Amino acid sequence: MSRPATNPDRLPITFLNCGGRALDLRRTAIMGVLNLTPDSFSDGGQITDPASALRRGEQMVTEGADIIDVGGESTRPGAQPVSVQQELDRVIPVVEALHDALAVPISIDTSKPHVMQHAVAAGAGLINDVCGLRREGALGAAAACGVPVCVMHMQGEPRSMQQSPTYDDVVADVIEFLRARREACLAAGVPAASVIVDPGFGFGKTVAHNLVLLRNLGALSALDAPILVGLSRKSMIGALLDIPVGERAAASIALALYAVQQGAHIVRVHDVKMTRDAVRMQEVVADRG
Ligand code: YH5
Repeated sequence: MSRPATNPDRLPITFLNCGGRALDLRRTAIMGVLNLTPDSFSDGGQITDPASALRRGEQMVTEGADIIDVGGESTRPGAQPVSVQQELDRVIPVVEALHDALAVPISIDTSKPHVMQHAVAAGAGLINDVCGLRREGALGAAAACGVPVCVMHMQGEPRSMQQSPTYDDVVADVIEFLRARREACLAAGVPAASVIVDPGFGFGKTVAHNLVLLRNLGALSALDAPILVGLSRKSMIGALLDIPVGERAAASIALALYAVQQGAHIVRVHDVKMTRDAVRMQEVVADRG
């Protein structure tokens, strides 16, 4: 089980410098999801106050998380939009507390330039934007922050993205989009080694699109960038296995392992301990442990 062949002219993917904290990508990195939205339906227990967010962050690091992804806005179709101030109020105290208490990098899951800037000032070491830095001012803000960015593919807008997603060729379309966003990042001054790409499972994609993308994830290695995937607990599992969100851990882990086999460097997950154990086992068996 080897990673897809890398271009010998290019540097191998090793470490990301997340605001002074290293994220080691020589092994699979686990990104733990810390959702601060009161209407989140994927996490079960709702976390809105900084004290419980800190406890959850500490727990995920104990369980083996390499980075914690803090989000304050739901991307669910039909979710209430959040104002800049509301999002700041939710995420900034938590980013600060996690950065002070934990040694791992903290990621901020936002599409708002203002939130990016404040979160990085509060200690965030990575910007994770499901809109791929397409909002006005987002590219410039992210570049000025001086931390790595994750650009994700989404067709359409969160509100309407699942209405009737269509592609000529989903793999080629996603790769071309990510290539263009990566180029836009470089043009804005983000260093080439600081751009992560993500195919955006479930964002403007049918179950069939998600499956084709996952089977062909290896093709994204042509972008010469670390690959992040978020499959944990997503609707495609519900659609394929007909199980509720709280019972999707095993299926999520199967998808995470498959994605890693296809070349994913970072897996964004809710169930950190079980995913860590599974990925570790995979590394040992593949003699990468
Ligand atoms: C992602 O893929 N996803 S938020 C619906 C669910 C369960 C989970 C129906 N942020 C990604 O996690 N950031 C989100 O059950 C993300 N990649 C990156 N980079 C959606 C989510 C979820 C949605």
